[in-house]
Amino acid sequence: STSCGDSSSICPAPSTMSKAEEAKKLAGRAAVENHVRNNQVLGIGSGSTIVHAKNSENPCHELSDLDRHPEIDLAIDGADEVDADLNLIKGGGGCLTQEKIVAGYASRFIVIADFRKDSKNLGDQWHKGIPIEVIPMAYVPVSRAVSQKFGGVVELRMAVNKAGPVVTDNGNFILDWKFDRVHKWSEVNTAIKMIPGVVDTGLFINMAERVYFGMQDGSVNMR
Ligand code: ABF
Repeated sequence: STSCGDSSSICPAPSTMSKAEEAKKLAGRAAVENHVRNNQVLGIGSGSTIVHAKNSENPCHELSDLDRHPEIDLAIDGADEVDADLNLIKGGGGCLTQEKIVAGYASRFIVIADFRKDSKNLGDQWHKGIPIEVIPMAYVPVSRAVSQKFGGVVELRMAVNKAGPVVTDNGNFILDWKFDRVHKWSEVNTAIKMIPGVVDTGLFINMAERVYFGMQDGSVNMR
């Protein structure tokens, strides 16, 4: 089974939760209003935030794929955390490689998030580590290589019922790397991608052009 879907991992009090849901809606609407135009090829990711952008999109659309539309005008997606330089952690919900492909072939990539994802440094808000999608046969050597090179703890992500590892939309496993210091993310991302068996990482560096944060007070902050 794939693991994509609602990846909200924080379970605060109900009032905070509904504020967060409201905030997701605000961010989604702002991104759609400001960026979505007629006749665009749109790339849309997964998660509970992007649902709001999907809902406010013009319903007269046609589903397609990269074979037919290898160039995307605009990609919009959620994230688990966004730092001051617009670097992202994604993949908390299990989707990262396909989302990176879509964002990577889009002329513009816009992120929508609620106030809980806004962070100065990666890891300030998101404590579950950086997801790394790996070919299943290599998950042990990749785990060792990541912790030997960069420190921290690497865990194989297990399904909620613990019956086995989470399997991605590409049939792979996910490692969560809990790092213990701030890194030069661009270099770290490239180095991890060079480890044999790594498919991609949940680090989205220099990809997002703009982020919309829905705030607790009903406003939308742009970065
Ligand atoms: C996907 O959804 C993932 O890459 C990211 O982990 C997640 C964000 O989900 P949510 O909007 O539910 O917090 O984009």
